[in-house]
Amino acid sequence: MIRSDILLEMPPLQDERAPWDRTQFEQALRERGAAYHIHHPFNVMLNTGRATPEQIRGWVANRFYYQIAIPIKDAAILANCPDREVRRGWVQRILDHDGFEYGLPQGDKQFDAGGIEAWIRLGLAVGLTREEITDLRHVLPGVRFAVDAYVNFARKAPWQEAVCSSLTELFAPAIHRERLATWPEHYPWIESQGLQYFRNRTSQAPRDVLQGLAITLDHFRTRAQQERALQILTFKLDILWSMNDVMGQHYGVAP
Ligand code: AHQ
Repeated sequence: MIRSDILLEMPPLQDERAPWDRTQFEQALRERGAAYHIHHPFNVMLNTGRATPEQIRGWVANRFYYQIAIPIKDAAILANCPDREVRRGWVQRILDHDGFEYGLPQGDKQFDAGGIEAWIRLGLAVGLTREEITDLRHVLPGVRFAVDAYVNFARKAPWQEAVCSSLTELFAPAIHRERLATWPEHYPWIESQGLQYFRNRTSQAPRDVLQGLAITLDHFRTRAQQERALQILTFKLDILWSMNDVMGQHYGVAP
């Protein structure tokens, strides 16, 4: 089947195969990790110390567009989700990225600058200016299109499908840990505070996955629905992969 638009594709009405049980379904989702962008040549170049400062700066500046899209994507899911319990958990993702401040007006306040600010600090640490990060001048058209496809999917798809699309995060702790394990050695010129975003995600991503996976395993019940969930996860894996394709084509990929 030639896939045209993930939103227009409907799962086959009937699928005579028996549905997977939860363990089998989770296993099928996790097996899609073979296509995760940790295996993309551009990412392998980054994490094996073969990237130039210019390639690193290009990656950080382009990935900023993905980072600022995450809370917008999550707000779209909240807007489509009538379940208060789900929203109570999901809203944390927006706070993680946008930051927050709370406390009594005259009392001391709790403040967290958030992940988008942490990503800007990564940008400063690799030699970008705040202005050239936030004005998006370096964002490549293909990166913009891939990220916009993600946000638009989350806006238009049933909220449970948008939740399912976040499950590339099943594989995210490994990629953040890999950066933390390799960048200090390979790129000593990047000051340590710049890597704080990756440290934050090593605990935030597994927490996100607990909720996203439970919703997915609960919602997609028939075999046809489960195949749809795998199709959605593949769509999101393609988004991450194609962002690396675009950056590799523009900035080059060390052989
Ligand atoms: O920093 C990342 C992040 O906050 C998220 C949220 C989640 C989603 O809702 O789609 N996915 C995601 C990812 C983040 N970082 C990427 C990376 O390689 O640094 C990985 C990406 C993901 O696995 O989807």
